[in-house]
Amino acid sequence: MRNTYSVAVVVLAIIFSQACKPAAKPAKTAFAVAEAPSLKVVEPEIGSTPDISNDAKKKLERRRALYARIDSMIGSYPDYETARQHLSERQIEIYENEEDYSKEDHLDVSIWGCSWYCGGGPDEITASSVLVPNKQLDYKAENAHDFSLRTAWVEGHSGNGIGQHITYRFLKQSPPVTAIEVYNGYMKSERVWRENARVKQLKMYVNDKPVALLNLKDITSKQIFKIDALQGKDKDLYLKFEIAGVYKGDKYDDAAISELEFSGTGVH
Ligand SMILES: [Ca+2]
Repeated sequence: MRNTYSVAVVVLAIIFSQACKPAAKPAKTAFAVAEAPSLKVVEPEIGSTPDISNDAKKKLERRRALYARIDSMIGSYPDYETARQHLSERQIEIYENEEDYSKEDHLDVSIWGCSWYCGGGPDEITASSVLVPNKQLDYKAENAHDFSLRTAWVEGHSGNGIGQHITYRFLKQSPPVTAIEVYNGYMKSERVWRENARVKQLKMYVNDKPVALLNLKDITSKQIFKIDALQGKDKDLYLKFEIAGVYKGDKYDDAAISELEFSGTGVH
């Protein structure tokens, strides 16, 4: 038993001394096999859900008529404070949420009044591929940032779109980006949303370096991904979003994003 123990100690000592010897020449593959750091996975906060049903247009018309009636009532008082005393809570709620009640198109998601876009935002948007236009419809990259759910960027690669990407350029000194806001899929109607593929995961790159995985849900609500502030101080900032997973469409393989917008700081 003792002999066995002694042999084991000697063997271990030899192994240890060999292991501690400096390598005569570092292996060429030493750096190539180093594991890439794992990417941060970001889950979304869920925002409002736009009404994309078939009768949404009629609902919008009713809301606009209601808003116009309240607006006219308020006009008959000397000032808004006096008018408020004569309005119901519901009427005040409608009047003070003007953007929801007086927009032209129920698929419009543009932000009225003061927003980060008064001073921030990308100046160029490009995509790795775009689905070929069909009649009056096109699927260009800019459609993912036109504040309308009526339009979408649809990738044009054969297959399910994994690996396709869209890139936003922000000029240097553009206000910092702290959130990415996505309307997933082709949202111009419920039917079109179901027929086309939606994105399950986006791999986000900052200046071509992968930094995060954004996990998208298969829903029509706005999905908000909070990130650490990003800004190109001395050079332009490029944010690239690569499709890393999809939810299959009922009819088409093409993956669509109606809106991929931003929010941030440094404005106002
Ligand atoms: Ca759009």
